[in-house]
Amino acid sequence: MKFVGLGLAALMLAAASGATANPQSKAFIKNFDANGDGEITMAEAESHREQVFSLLDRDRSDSLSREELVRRIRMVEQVLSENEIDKKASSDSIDAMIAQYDKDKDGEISFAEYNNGIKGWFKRKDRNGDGVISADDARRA
Ligand SMILES: [Ca+2]
Ligand SMILES: [Ca+2]
Ligand SMILES: [Ca+2]
Repeated sequence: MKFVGLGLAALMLAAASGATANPQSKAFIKNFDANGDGEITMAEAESHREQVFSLLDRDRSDSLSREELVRRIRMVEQVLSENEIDKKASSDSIDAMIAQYDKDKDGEISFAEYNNGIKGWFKRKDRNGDGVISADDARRA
């Protein structure tokens, strides 16, 4: 359930990386940490998120439909099955995630909506507000 609790942004980010077994581990930071200094800057998160979005948006509509999200999350679940992810909960939570991020209520998450989600995620993660997610920030999230 911890994984689900991280929210859609983190889930999307993890999805593109083939997912890590433990999102709170150092491996989680490694996914985004382009320069390998053990911390995630906003710039690193941003460059990562563009890759993730294009990966998720299979029909290139610049918008993520429920089907696109479900398909990708299924793949993540397979990777994470050893980590005892609650499959039903994560599947159900897709609707909740879309509701949270889909500001214009068209049933899809546009790139702009997705960007806002990532920014919110970054802010929540970056506990001390220094613009960098350190290993310590990631652990506490
Ligand atoms: Ca870094
Ligand atoms: Ca799409
Ligand atoms: Ca939308």
